[in-house]
Amino acid sequence: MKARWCLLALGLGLGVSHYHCRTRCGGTSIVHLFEWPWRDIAEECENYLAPNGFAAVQISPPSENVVVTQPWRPWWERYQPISYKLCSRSGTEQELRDMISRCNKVGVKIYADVVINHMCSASAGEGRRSTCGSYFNAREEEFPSVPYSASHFNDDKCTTASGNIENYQDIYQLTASAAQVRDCRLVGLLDLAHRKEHVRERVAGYMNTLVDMGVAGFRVDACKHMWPEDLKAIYGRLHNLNTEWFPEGSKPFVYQEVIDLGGEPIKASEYSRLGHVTEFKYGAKLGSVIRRWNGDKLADLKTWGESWGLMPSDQALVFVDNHDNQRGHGAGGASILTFWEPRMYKMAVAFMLAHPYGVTRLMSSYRWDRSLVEGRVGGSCQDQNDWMGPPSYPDGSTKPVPINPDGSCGEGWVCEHRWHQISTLDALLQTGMPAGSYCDVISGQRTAAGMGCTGKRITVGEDGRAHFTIKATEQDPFVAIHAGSKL
Ligand code: QV4
Ligand code: CA
Repeated sequence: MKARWCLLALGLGLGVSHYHCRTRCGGTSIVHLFEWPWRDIAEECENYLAPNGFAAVQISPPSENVVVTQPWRPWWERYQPISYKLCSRSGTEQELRDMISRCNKVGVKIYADVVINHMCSASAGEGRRSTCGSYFNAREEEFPSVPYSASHFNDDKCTTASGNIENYQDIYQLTASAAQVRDCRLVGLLDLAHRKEHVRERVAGYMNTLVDMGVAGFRVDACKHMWPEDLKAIYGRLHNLNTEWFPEGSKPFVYQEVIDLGGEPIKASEYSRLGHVTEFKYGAKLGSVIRRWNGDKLADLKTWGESWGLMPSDQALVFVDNHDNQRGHGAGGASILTFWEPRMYKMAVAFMLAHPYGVTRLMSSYRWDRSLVEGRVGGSCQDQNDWMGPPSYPDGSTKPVPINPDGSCGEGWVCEHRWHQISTLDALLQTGMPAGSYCDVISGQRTAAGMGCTGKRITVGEDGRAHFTIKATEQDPFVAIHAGSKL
């Protein structure tokens, strides 16, 4: 007779990826501390992330950006660079440097979000309304602090009437369509010409400044809008990680933002040989199953993975929601789950962490004054306040993240990553095994005498259910009991 087993896993220790987890790895989850100030990230690494087994933090873009005042200081101004100087709403260069070093010291890696496809909007004007006060002239395409000027942009290559990307869907003219998506402006953002040596040198120089400061990798923004061969050339110039914290010869971990839900000429697979790629189908499909849309059942998740049309696991960066689709930007649509629906959100995140697919990323958000109005095609709502930036003072500076005595965050910071259910698996589950006391054979074993156990003891009730707790800090986040481990 086959022995009956019950195996449970908390996914913080799963999904090992070559670069991401090359060294001693407590866990493998990345947490996106969206819009957090550098000082608070340093404290969070020391006080919470390291002790709870998080592997890395994704930080908001550290480069200088345009200051947008209409609407007032939207989060998305950080996706409009003015230079590669390192002052931003999250803090000064010195604070950035200090944070990277303090996080590295406690074994939490820093991945920087880098915006290299474009500079600011063509309509951003002229002057010094930028986060380090650098001069720029968007109409003339002058960014002297890099420096970039008109010849470093793609205007000569783009052939659409508006100069913007007008059609992502033109599957009948593959080359022309791909050229438009890569060589024209994404929503009016000045599009850099990465074919040119000067641009490659400046972009790689920016990324190398961060590598030398101690970052361990990058989230590369808007990769669909850059040619894979140009990205390859840029990545090829990246330095190895700083040996103050990482083993000699370690390469930066790169994950590329490409939204591929199918049906467009540009495929995620064009980028996966260069590094990891965001898998946007993951959150969209998981959200739909947990909402029980289209007759989907939770039990269907037993086949979750590539057979659902997801890319190969070892190439994927996965998440339930991201900073765009939690507010209706980007892709994923109405099925995306966020902290606004906490019960289903916790189920989705717990499933993601427990399932061994992809490198997982948790979202850590701030609350904003959501204002949903009817109006999108398909009957879904649009949030008129989807632009609102992080909790801030009237002068626009970001408020610190206060931690309450119970471990939750104050001042509008949501801190999903601190939600109890997200860092600990704590569940009453049906094992289908006979009642009794069992020895967990992962954390220990039954002693020779029979009744002793060197690891955790798990008690299965008369109804077959047992209470399990696995903490993210545990070295092996698994529990396994079987008929032979009954005490
Ligand atoms: C508007 C009009 C344009 C017009 C332009 C100029 O829409 O048609 O040409 O004015 O007058 C902001 C505004 C947007 C405005 C644009 C330029 O929202 O309305 O265009 O600025 O002034 C973020 C936000 C964008 C924001 C952008 C820059 O989501 O709304 O644009 O930052 O501030 C695609 C891409 C994918 C992308 C996703 C959102 O393939 O790469 O859309 N995702 C990433 C980031 C995302 C970021 C960008 C890319 C751009 O995750 O946060 O966009 O860096 O799917
Ligand atoms: Ca481009």
